[in-house]
Amino acid sequence: MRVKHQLPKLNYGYNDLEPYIDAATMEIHHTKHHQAYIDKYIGALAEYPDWLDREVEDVLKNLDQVPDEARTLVRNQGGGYANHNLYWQNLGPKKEVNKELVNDIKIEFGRLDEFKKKFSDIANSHFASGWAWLVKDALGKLHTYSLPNQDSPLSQGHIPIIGFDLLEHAYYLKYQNRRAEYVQNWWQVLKLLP
Ligand code: MN3
Repeated sequence: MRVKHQLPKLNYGYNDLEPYIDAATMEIHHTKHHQAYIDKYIGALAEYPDWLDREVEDVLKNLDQVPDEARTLVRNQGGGYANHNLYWQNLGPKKEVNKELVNDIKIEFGRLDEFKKKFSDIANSHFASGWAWLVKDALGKLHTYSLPNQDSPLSQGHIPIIGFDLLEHAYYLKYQNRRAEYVQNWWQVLKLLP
């Protein structure tokens, strides 16, 4: 069956994450940036229908097997496509705490506050564009790190659990150069954790 590559619908409104993330940023981020990643990903694999028929997450897991001519575009555009799929799902105006995840975080990082501090430090210190990640490895152990640009943890053999978009398009309209303030406020709209 052919996979349809479509912009996922959000199950909340663009203004629902106010005042932490403004409506204009949300709408542009979703309808322009995310859509552009999807369109360019489709373009990158236009000559490779077998690859295009697979879910983007599956393609990123097997990035090293993607044809050479398409690999960089798939890494960047496919990464942007998949990263944002996860990103919107994890955000919301109401907390929907994942208790199992909270428990796993406590086992790995100690207190939840300590994890948040560690993750925030990674987000604040990441240079230029990229994402901060909480991932699970093949043994189920949690790790945090940042990756440049739209590189996906899937291509490192990890399952992304929480991704935090640090590209300026995610916050610049409201926060300009104040990334630390964005990082601090972002926890309010990450619905998975209290
Ligand atoms: Mn983004």
